[in-house]
Amino acid sequence: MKKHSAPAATGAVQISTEQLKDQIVRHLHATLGTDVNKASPKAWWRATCAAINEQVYDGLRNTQRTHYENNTRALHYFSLEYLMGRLFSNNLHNLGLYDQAKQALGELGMNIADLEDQEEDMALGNGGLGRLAACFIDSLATLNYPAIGYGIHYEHGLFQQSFQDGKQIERPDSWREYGNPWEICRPESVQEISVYGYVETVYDLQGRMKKVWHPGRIIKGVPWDIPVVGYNGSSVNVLRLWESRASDFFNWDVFNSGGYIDAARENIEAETISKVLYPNDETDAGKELRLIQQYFFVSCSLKDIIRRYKRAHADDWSEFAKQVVIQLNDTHPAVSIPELMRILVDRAEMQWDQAWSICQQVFAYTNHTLLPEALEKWPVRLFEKVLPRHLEIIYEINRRFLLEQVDVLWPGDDEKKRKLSIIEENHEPMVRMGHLSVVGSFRVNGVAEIHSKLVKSDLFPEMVALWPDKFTNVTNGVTPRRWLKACNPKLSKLLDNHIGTAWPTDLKQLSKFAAFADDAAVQDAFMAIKQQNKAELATVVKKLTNIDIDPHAIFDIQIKRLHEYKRQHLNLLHILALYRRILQDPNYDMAPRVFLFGAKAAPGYKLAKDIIYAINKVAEKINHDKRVKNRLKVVFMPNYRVTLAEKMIPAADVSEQISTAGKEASGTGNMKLALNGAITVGTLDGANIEIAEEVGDENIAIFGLTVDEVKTLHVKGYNSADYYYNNPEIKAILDWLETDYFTPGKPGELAAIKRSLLEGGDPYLVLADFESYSKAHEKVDHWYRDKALWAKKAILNTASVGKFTSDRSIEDYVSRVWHLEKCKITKN
Ligand code: 8GP
Repeated sequence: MKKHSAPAATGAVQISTEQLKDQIVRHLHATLGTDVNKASPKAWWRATCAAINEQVYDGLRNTQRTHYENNTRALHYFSLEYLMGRLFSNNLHNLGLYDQAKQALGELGMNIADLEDQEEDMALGNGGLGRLAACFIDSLATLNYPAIGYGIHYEHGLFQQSFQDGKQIERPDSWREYGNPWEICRPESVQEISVYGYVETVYDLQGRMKKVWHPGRIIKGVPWDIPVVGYNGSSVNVLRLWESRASDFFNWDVFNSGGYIDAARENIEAETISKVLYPNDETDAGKELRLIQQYFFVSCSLKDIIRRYKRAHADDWSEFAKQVVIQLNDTHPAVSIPELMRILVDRAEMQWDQAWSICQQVFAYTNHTLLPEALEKWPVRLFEKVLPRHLEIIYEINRRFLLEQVDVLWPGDDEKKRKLSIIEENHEPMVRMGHLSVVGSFRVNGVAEIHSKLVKSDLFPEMVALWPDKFTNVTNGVTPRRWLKACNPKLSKLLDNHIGTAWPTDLKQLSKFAAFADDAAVQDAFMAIKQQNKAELATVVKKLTNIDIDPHAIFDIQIKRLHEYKRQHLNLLHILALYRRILQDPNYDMAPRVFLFGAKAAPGYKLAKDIIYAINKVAEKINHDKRVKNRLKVVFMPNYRVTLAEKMIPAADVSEQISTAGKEASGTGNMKLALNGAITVGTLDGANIEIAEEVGDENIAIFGLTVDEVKTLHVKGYNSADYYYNNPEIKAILDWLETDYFTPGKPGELAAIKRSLLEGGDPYLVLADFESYSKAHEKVDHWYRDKALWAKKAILNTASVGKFTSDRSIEDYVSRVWHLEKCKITKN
């Protein structure tokens, strides 16, 4: 007798709870070789993943067949990073099977949350750019656009972080040590790529010159496919990640000549390419291995695209640019421009002009940062060693660009040529990957209105003069499926009850919720949910840090990579100011606050690590100081990652978005936090500006210098010491950091921060913005004491940020850049 045969939840997948249970148990038996009464939680998790995959693979087959039959134009997203997080609950939600799986597992005696915790994060990215790629592939599948993501199958993702006496320790992330149930290896689609060697010039019988590249090494790329499930069972697209291996052919050669050990070494070297993700955020790694990583994945991917294209078109290239569009996620995949030229000119023997015309219809480039240290440049010398033929092609692209474009608009202007050249002619000549990307792409975009303006005015003004229509904006977005529906189920239910269930795919619907902003019952319900989320987070905090926090305090959260421009140290100075005020005036009146941080510092970024250490030391002191009477708590959460973000964001009251104006390209954490009802304390930077426009000035606490004021101040000459000597609070706090108050017996351990702000000149204007930041916090404190006022502001934040769904970003890309058609998936 079957019991509890509840119908499927929403979504296209129709399966009863009973069938789901049967599938899970069947996989326990047949896939895992174990039994219900002895299976470990890991085995249960794997069996459930296998059961989920039965539904996923149906969708995958249908999608691939439908795309093939319709010969669709497709987007190819090239990204060195995908910060996916976990896929278990995401896939269940997108299939519409979460509640059902919860019930099925419950009936089998298992708790779904415990199984979710069995999964390692797939942390194949550093931060913003990588997480954006993950949101975009979710939206592409949800919106039924034919698309494939290409990247690297890193053996080790972003390092795992822990603290030892407050200092960051990094350990390797072995996310797939025991396999990963979401990926499929596709040996039938292996590619081989070449590096090193030399170029020979040869002449054919007609006397035509030809370049022949004799590579020094051949490497195999093995593709792993991760199905990307659209919401409501629409399309299932693919993320294809390449793993490097030694080429069989090459190894045999060495092996046969008696070099077994050499062959083994070759193996290791080849496998190193996909071994680890570079842990740099916003800084250029500039290492040979990094260039090889970039080339490895774009070469494998282009060959894969061409293989697929040739299935339908053989050697007829005339449809290529109609079928294929490639988005370069920052300059990291820009070497695909000379690589496609090489394939077309050297391999397909196409004329240069025709090949170049194809390239210029295929590539589009997204810029994610203006920070000079992040703008990629490769020494010509290194390029010549690793990719000798590509360097020649870049020279030719550059020669024609300078002659046919630059010299036509600015005849004889050598200064313009010097500035615009793809090759920077310093004592060490460099290849400028940003220039190459702009020249080789038909469209270039920034990621928020202000950022796109600055890309034009500050980064590439002459390129804009050459090609005014090339430049556009696409403001970032986040997927509301992961960042509201899945991570904040209670708020999602409340929204369902008040505005219906269409919002996950039509986020503008959230605006209907504004009608309830003054409704006392809805305010109570909204704040009760926030309270429960905070209580849940408090349990996590206790478990991870052993710190007790009060869920009734304001939860003030700053989560993002650690970087001076993001100014976690401004937050720290403000915490110190509050602490000092409390010590000076035991009755200092403030609503209790918990400051929570989550951030990883690049392992080689000294000051970023010093800031983590300082926050941890200050936290230790404050959290144990009885005089504070629980008005203030400070927590640095270890190992911040997508999974932790999913727990912190629903619990946030205040969102810290405090970068120096002009430095944060967009931000996406700002969007996630506002969506979950947090009130932003922020500068007029990146997407904060657009968030302020949407939520209204009274529902956000804006502070600090604007982009124009920052520029003016730098021109005028900024002297941080003025602020130090004129503001006694700033002076006292910075001097405090030099003592051993926070590091007993070890004075000076936190002095690096003071030094960077005074002797270092405070490049990110922390001291200039301090007072205004402190005032913004007083305003927030004031708002919070009026419960109804706060609830109204929080509700209006959630209700007003529908614009920031990644579905809207994707539609913007489609209309401004990609020009794709939706493809409805048919079943067979
Ligand atoms: C980030 C930007 O800093 C952030 O403002 C933006 O929201 C995000 O990209 C998505 O557009 N940039 C990066 O993550 C970045 O430049 N990373 C590369 C060095 C790896």
